[in-house]
Amino acid sequence: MPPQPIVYDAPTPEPRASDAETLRNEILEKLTYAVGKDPIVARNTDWLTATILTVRDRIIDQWMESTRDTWRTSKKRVYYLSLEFLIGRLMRDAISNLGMMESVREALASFNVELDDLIEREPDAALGNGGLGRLAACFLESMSTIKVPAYGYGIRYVNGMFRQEMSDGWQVELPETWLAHGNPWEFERRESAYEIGFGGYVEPVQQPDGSVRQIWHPAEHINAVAYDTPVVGWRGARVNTLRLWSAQPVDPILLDRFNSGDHVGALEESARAATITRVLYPADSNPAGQELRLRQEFFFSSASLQDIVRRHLQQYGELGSLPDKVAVQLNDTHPAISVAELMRILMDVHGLGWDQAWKLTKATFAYTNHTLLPEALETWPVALLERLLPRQMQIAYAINAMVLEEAREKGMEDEQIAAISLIDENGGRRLRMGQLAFVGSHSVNGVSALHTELMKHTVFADLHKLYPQRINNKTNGVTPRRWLMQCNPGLTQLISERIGSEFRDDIEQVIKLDAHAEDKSFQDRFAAVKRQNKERLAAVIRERLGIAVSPDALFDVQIKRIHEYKRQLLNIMEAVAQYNMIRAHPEKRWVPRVKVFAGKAASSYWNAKLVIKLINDVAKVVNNDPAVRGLLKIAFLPNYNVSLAETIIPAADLSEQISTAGMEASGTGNMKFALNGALTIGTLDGANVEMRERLGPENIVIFGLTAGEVEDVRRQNRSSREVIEASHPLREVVEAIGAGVFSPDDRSRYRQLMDGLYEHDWFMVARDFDAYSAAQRKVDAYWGDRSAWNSMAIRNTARMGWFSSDRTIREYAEEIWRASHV
Ligand code: B1H
Repeated sequence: MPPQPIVYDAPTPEPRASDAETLRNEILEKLTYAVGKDPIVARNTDWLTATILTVRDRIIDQWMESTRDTWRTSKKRVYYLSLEFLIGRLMRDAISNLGMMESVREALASFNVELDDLIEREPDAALGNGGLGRLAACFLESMSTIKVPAYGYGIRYVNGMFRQEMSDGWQVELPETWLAHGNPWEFERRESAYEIGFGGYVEPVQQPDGSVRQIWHPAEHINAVAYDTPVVGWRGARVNTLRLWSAQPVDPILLDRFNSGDHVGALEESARAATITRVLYPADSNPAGQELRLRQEFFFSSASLQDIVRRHLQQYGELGSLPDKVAVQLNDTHPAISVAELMRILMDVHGLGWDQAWKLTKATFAYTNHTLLPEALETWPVALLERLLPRQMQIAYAINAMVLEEAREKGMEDEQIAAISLIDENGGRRLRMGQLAFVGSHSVNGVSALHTELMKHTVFADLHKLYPQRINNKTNGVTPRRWLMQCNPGLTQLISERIGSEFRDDIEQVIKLDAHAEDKSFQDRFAAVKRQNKERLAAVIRERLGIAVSPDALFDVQIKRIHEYKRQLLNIMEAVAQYNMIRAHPEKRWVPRVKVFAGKAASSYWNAKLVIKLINDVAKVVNNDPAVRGLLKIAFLPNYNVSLAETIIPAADLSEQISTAGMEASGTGNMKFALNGALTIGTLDGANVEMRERLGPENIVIFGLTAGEVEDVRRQNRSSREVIEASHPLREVVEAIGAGVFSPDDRSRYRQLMDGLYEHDWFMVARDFDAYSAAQRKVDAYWGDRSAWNSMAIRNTARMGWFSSDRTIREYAEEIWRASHV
């Protein structure tokens, strides 16, 4: 197909003005003509829709301009393929990035509508589990901000991350319905639909030139329909597209079956199609192995690649230039089947030979690994793949044969060759998606310095020997727009008063604050902002849990997915030790603490759900014991999501980042807290290591075993029995919880959990306990000198600029994608 002529100077509407008066008129117009509501009866949800539509118009002007620019200048496009985009609410982000906060507020006020009430009404788009999905969302915003021409590709789940409620302290999962009132941000693109095949067989077909092409005849077809959401960067710099795919039946109703009276059967295909994009798998770091999950992965990979190849051909007319104009980043292995699917499209659809297709594929893809947990490494049964994706499996076999041959040529031993094989032969043959993504990419990156080093020595040790240049590090970052400027306007204002406003455009400028860390009057103002944020959080805790907490107490926060390796158990056990001490020594001057927890457990993860119950059980006892005199309060806030994080993080004094060393690939919550002036108590794990380097060891509280020490203990199979027996406070805690002191209604509830710590302390909860406890007492001592504490808090904010996702994306753009940016 020849390149189609594109007209770049098509007429465009006048860019819209954004003063309060214009906005007022337009919001009223949208309310009337788009929402169809009379302002007299309009509810806040109607005003919300009208406001979003008004803001959206301002984004669209820039959106079209951005897209045209990429065509006009033939710039390389970056495609970020991710099964998760945890974008949260979009309105405040968009208004703030466009600099319209005050004018929108004023416009709404003229109708007696509060902007803040509308912001709280917007549903939270929870199309992700945790860090991996939120990272994808921060990356999208940064790619727009630093003007990388980019698309996010993912799935438009009808039900995102489940809503969590508490029933008697146990987690209950309920469906989440973010689309219930429609979604004014998205544009349905019925014209951008692709057929996605499943099942069937592969037929070799002789071509006129004598060559043979493999033609896949799927047994089943499903349409992928695109929904586009514009993604605005800071100051509206550039607007990129988040394109989410929705599954639709090819034949919505089988009329012959309907007419013959089979009314249910007539809709069967329709229902089956819709299932694919119905719900997000809520299994963070622990992939679900069901067929439906594999269907989701292939569905969105295939749709995205078809779209990418179509767009490239439309502009350039040939495929040889694909890697010069296209970079595809695979967010973990969830889209790894893309490697085989692109090979199929290049060879079977467009007639390229194997060698050329392989060269282009490798040069186009790059893969990011996010976890080394063995249970999180995706593999799919070969038998399932042969049935569902027969052609892609054939290609995977051929890739494997080629790689093994290469290893043999390079003189590798049989044992090493088995280790790099894409096929895992232990316990039923399975395709290892990490190895597939690795060999099909020119770059493989980890998400923190420590994690990247561990990648080279653990899961990918053998592939690293074969391809020693491929693994590289890109330490994660977070967007300072959402995670400082929007969620903490008080601190943002204070920073600009002190060092000027340049940091808003270049976050690394916050380092200028360092010079003011010892200034007493600045410390007081910094603390006053924190205090206000704590008052807001205290109100939320009171409203949602009926627990009264004092904003004067130290707010100690652990919010993240509930997982054994993240060690919420260590935290709550230490709280029990503290409870024991307060009761044993009422005469001592204890630092008043509020321990805040929030997070969801995967529905089938029993131990994680039990830890939630334990936190709630301990909270009930501690919060109501008069002997504690309010010195320790424990609050588990239900339904953790992006919006709740935006309220909690600015109010934290202490951030708990206490994973077993070597297990948290990076962490990104750790960065958000420190940026907002919380101190970190943490292990030398993930990005904590680099935070210590940049903050200075005197501004972070580090404890516990290192990754190397954890490995040693595990290799020597050392039990934690002697550790528990040697530590009086620890033994007291283990015995009390195990004996049912906190679960009088079921005294054996935590028996196994506690017993397990003696001989199966895989996560080093017992082994790290004393060090953690000592670190907490050090935190207490720091808190006692409030001026010193405030200066540390200021230095945390000042020195965190480097952990901006703008820096991360610049590194990706320069070192992996070779894409343009500012
Ligand atoms: C991370 C996941 C993850 N690593 C499987 N791996 C999933 C794995 O649904 N699944 O199947 C979902 C998520 N998530 C996190 O990525 C790491 O644990 C964090 O340490 C890291 O900060 C984050 C972003 O890189």
